[in-house]
Amino acid sequence: MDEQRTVKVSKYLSKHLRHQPERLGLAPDEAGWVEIDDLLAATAAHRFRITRAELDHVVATNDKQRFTIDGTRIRANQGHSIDVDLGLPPAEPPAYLYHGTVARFLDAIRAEGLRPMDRHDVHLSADRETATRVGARRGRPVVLPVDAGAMHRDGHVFRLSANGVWLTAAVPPRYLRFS
Ligand code: HQG
Repeated sequence: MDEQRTVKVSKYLSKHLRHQPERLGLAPDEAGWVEIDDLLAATAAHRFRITRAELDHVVATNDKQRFTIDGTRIRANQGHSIDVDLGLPPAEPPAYLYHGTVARFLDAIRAEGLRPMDRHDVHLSADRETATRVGARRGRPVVLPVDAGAMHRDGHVFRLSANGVWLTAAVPPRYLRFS
């Protein structure tokens, strides 16, 4: 399976497991799981046939470990816009987490903090390098440190996705460092 096809399959899976399962006639359960057989049959019916071997390859080699297979089922580890409860337990974050964004959003972020926008949660990274890559998807990256320790002490809930992304509902501006 070449790299181009691997990325294409990963994006196709992200789109349908996180955002638009109904486009494939899929109905994930409340925790976001779909039956792998149903998914593969749906992809074939929608002219983007993915084989089981390709699926396994993408899940195993994915650069961000975006998907989990559990028995006969698969789900995306984070990033959903559909209504799912991933069932992740609250977790204590490190003192600082990092958010990667771009300069054009900074005025709004200064005013209202980080909001989840189209997703369920704000996505935060444990290290600057990862946050830099996240921001770079949109242009020249700007990395904002988040005082996660203070947020946690103040009662904000954090969860850690299966692929190491820190999730929280929102980050008020006072916990952000704008240098
Ligand atoms: C910005 C990718 C204006 C925020 C990545 C971001 C990540 C605001 C954008 C995951 C704002 C939302 C998530 C506010 C936040 N006003 N703009 N108040 N608050 N923003 O894609 O964090 O490859 O939903 O800075 O690696 O960029 O899909 O979030 O620029 O882990 O697996 O609004 O997506 O992972 O964009 O990325 P997104 P994100 P995958």
